[in-house]
Amino acid sequence: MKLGRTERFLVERSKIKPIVAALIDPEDFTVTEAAATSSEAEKCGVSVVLVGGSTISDQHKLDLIVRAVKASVSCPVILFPGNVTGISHHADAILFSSLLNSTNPYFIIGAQALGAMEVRRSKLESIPMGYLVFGDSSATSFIGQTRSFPRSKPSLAVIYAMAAQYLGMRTLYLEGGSGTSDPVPPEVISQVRAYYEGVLIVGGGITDGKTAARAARAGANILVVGNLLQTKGFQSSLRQIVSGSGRSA
Ligand code: 1GP
Repeated sequence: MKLGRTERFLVERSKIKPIVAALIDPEDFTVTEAAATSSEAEKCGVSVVLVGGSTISDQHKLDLIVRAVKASVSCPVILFPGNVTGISHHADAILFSSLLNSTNPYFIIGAQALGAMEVRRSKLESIPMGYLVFGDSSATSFIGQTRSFPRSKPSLAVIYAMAAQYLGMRTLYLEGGSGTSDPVPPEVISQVRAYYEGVLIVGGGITDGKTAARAARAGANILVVGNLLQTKGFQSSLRQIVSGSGRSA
């Protein structure tokens, strides 16, 4: 299967050096704030904007935000849905993901089946993604009913990553949980990297250059920054994250 335009962009760009993605959760921003924040983030060197979250209920607002963000940046805008409510026709692509360590089949394949026809109608480019959530105190782990990976046993994340690859998932997201003070450990990232051949996305608790550099050195291709964007004067930390990751756009 031929890769779509947005996925090709991600693969090509992150192959050279890791890139940084800004995550806009529509629950946390007004439409105007989302557009302004994305534009600032792009000026700081982020290469892509993700729009999504685990508790989206207002699809009209999601649409408005995706449109406003699209109009304010020149980089791709990609959906990062937590449920069927996370689909908007106006994005460039969707991370069509399965929450592989959920205990509830709804988050592994149920929501995906319910959303599939809408993705087709929208003509959204679909990027298959395995989603692995670490820790048990984030909104994602609570809503997605996950069974957390023990951080001291990277081999468990590795076998899930390999299963994702054999199932054809060309991207894999290691999620530490939004706002966590305990990001996915570099040892976990590097062990997964040793086996998983697709685009490796890492997020959760990346708020400074050092954490970003560690994740990048361990083998992450894309670093996702969410919460930080809600703090005043986030630009200087974001610039450090972009330079720590080894790439400015
Ligand atoms: C959450 O991994 C993302 O899905 C981003 O996490 O909000 O902690 O940056 P932060």
